[in-house]
Amino acid sequence: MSILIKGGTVVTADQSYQADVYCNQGIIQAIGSNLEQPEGCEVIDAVGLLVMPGGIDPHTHMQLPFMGTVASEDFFTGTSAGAAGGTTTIIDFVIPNPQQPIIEAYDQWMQWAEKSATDYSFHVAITWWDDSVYHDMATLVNEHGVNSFKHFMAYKNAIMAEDETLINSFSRCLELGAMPTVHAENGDLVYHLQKQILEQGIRGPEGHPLSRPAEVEGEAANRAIRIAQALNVPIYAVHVSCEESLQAITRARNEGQRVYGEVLAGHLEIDDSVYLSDDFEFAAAHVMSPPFRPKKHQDALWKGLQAGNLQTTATDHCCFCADQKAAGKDDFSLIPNGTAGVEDRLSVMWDSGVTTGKLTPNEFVAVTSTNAAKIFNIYPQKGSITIGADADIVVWDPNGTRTISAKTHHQNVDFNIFEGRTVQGIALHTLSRGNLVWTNGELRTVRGAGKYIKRPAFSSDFDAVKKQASLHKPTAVERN
Ligand code: URQ
Ligand code: ZN
Ligand code: ZN
Repeated sequence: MSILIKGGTVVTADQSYQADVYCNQGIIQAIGSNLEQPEGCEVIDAVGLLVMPGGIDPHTHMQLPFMGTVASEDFFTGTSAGAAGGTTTIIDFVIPNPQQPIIEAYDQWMQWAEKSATDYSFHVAITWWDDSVYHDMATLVNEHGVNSFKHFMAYKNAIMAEDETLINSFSRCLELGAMPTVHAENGDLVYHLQKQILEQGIRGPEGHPLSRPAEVEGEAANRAIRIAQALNVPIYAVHVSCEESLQAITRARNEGQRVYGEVLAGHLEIDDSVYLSDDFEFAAAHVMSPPFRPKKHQDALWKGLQAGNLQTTATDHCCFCADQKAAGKDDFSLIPNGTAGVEDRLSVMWDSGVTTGKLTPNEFVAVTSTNAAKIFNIYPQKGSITIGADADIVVWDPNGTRTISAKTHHQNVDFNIFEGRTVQGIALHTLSRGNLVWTNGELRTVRGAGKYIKRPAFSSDFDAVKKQASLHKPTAVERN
């Protein structure tokens, strides 16, 4: 199918300009003024509309087995919901059980993801360590296009990586040219505080944020960043939710350390008052980790994004319905952690970022698509409007509005953390490798049409850290 997007304004992370965009055989074939309409080509009238790279969500968990249940969103429904909101690529997570061969886990997730409607890739979590993990990481990098490995510093007695595992895995990442990423919360502290709070008789969802205060995240973020510094490896912090973590990232970046930070649309817009509701279902629906924070953290996170100390936005889309959340009815530590967002991230970021002047349209593209493509080394195939790139495009109505609701969203979950919010900025048409998957309010996704995206190792970060390390050989004096 060939599509000509006519009369629009192309908006990339770098510039905005009037141009037509012609797509055929899954890629962008031509960009220019008054392009010819080839025979049989479908035309999208984009006059008054913006033509942007499809969103990249670097943090989702479709159909994740977690805390005794399985996330309600699968790879088909989740990627379809993403398309409805303008997102065309997700980077999800393979999360091996401790002692499970990581290749076996990778094969399992690849099987689950075959039903995806749009393109997908995987970070692989390192939840345990021995020589087999050391070797299998190389197989994943060299044969399967995995260039990032996740480390959960939280979730003690489950998938938590201790410092020794962080050190072993980060070192291996440097050798392989793969980005280490972290969920930075001190899992031992969380475990201790959960027990303490439950013993005090606080058993409702209000106990969740009490057991994970910002300092628990800030400590872990700083620890992970310092370990990365000592090993001279880049590092990417997922779902940075508080001032303390942002300060650790900002300090490191100001000292020239290669540290990247991701922020969730939810953490930018929702505060911890949600946990004070008397309605268990409402409060439990907001239980995710790190938790939603007091308002001052939202202000700090926005400034971090504007200052370039946070580079990407994501959703951590991990859905559990009310009946699943009820597992923690009498003990908040048993409430499956996770909230949705894959469908609403771009509209929420446009509404809260661009219409308010916090972000320019170009910065919006950078933080919803291009930066993630660059950090995870799939630019310009993804995250760009350039000839030869995948035709992953969202035709955006900057003035259109919609009211977000679980009653109308395409996400397979019975709750929406942005419920009732009317947002300005909506996806009118979404193309996934040149196929219209969302148009004028209608989903046209095809089960299994999505492709696995390999991500090459040794992004430019690794050349840089190697040069930095070679320049800073400790002298004899320093050695003494
Ligand atoms: O921690 C994560 O990122 C996964 C398990 C999703 N759940 C969550 O609360 N963030
Ligand atoms: Zn996490
Ligand atoms: Zn996550």
